[in-house]
Amino acid sequence: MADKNEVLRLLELAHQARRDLCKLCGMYSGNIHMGGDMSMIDVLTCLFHRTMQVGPDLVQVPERDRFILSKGHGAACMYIIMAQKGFFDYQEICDTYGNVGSKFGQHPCKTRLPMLDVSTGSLGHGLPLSVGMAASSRQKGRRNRVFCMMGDGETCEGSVWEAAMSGHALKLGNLVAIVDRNKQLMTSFSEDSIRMEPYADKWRAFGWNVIEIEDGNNMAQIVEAFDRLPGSNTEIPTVVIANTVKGKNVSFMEQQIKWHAGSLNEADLATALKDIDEAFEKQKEGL
Ligand SMILES: Cc1ncc(C[n+]2csc(CCOP(=O)(O)OP(=O)(O)O)c2C)c(N)n1
Repeated sequence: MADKNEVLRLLELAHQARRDLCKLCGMYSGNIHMGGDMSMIDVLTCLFHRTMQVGPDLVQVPERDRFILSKGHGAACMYIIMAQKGFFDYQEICDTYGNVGSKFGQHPCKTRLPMLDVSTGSLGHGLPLSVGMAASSRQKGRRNRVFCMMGDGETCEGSVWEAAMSGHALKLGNLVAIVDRNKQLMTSFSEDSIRMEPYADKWRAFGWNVIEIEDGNNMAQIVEAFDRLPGSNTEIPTVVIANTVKGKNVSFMEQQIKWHAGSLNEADLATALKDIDEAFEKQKEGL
């Protein structure tokens, strides 16, 4: 069982990140990918604040873990969680997000933000890059892990499965793929269009160790799943499939196709913040 105080600490961070993300969305004139941000925000919180060995003081340390946000459209969510960790200033994100010349583009850019491992946005490239990075770490005798966060829709890309085959063939136990299985794509529900189930079996067939999180927005379950990762010196790559809800904790966003991306007016922002606060109270009661 995950320690209750630790789960509470992470819940508070995820709650703050949700609030900060909604406030950013209220300030920005364009669209932010709120649906997929809100589905993965709990997993990203656990990764950055507990599981991964990363931090602003570790950027130059070769043994640190690597993180690739392969679903690069989720950049805003990652910036905010990295700001909590001390990488960035939240106010600077708010002041400049999405502007021409900003460090904080709608997709992560390594040229502008050298502490990132990879620039992403074109789906399907993160896992192939992660395989290369994990193989390189192995070759150099390092003990770190490479984490790659993908959307489930993204895994329709053939390059993901070529990489899955390579990760297995190269015996990369230091490679961890995470799928944000919110069962929604950009304009449809996944099972209505591409029919991904039986999803976990597909990864098993490619030789991967599968950890499924029944509720990928439940912090206790998330912590337990990531605490079960095999050692980085093992030989089988792991995929963590997090069953999540797109738009999680905001009533008018949850499982709404139109909330793949959007912006918030003043009234909607107020409702979103109220929803988020109420959900947080319920989560605390459930601990
Ligand atoms: C190669 C490529 N094709 C299309 C897009 C446009 N696009 C951005 S997000 C998205 C939907 C992705 O769905 P999913 O991976 O499930 O992300 P989530 O639902 O978690 O946001 C698409 C098609 C892209 N960024 N890259």
